[in-house]
Amino acid sequence: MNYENILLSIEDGIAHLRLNRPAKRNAVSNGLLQDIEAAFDGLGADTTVVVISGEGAHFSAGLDLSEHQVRTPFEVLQHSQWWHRVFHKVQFGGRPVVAALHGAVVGGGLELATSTHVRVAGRSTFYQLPEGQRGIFVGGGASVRVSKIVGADRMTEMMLTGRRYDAEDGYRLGLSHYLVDDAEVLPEAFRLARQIATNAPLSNWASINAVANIGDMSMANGLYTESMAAALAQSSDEANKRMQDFLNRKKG
Ligand code: 1HE
Repeated sequence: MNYENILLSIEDGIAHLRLNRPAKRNAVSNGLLQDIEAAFDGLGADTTVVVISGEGAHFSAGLDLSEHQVRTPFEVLQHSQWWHRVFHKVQFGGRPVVAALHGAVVGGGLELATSTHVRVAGRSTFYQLPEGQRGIFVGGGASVRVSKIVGADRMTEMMLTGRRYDAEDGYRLGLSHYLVDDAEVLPEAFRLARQIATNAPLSNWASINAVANIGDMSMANGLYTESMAAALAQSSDEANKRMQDFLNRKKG
């Protein structure tokens, strides 16, 4: 399938989705959001991991401000919920997603990045929530996802001051899990993707789904759900085989 705003390739079960509006700093237009949604919807069972990166000098400059139009409150609500639906597919689509970040990871770009599970950032990366300066509010999930990572207190500060956090700051705060030279971002993201693809699919599924859901539960419900996920994973043939393989690794 051909997309106007992304490039999508799949090799050895790993999909590479490249945001492809470099002249507009990969600003998230309706067309780009539509393409991301269609790409995730169209992935087959043989695609186990996704890597997302941005073409050009930046990952993404966030909401495409040139598409700003005066909308009714209900229209804005529906537009925001569309972003939520798409980023929900990124986070809970059943496949681990690795973000390869560089340059601007700003506004809606940060909302996309924080929907992924593993984030590798180059030294040129910077993070910002400039919504306050633009007279709007976040609408693509930042109040939930960014604030879970950096804390509500720091997200409030980011929004009020609009300040840029650099790559080191972002690494320290958990906005990225890896910090490497820009040239190493994609190789490192693919190395991690290939490694993640060797895990048991059920373990990957639980890491993505169970952990995030348990985070929203009471302690009692969380512990109960953890036991249920453990019961599913540990009683699988795959788990038996992998544990036996480990125990027998020095024999024979
Ligand atoms: C854009 C956008 C955009 C660039 N929408 N067109 N996001 C922002 O407030 C960030 C706005 N952008 C920037 O701060 C800068 O562009 C960058 C720091 C990301 C990059 O700077 P630079 O010097 O490399 O590029 P530039 O010269 O500023 O922009 C190049 C072109 O991209 C230019 O268009 P041109 O036709 O004049 O060449 C820019 O207009 C265009 N461009 N960013 C539209 N964002 C669900 S709610 C989410 C809410 C938000 O995301 S708010 C944050 C919006």
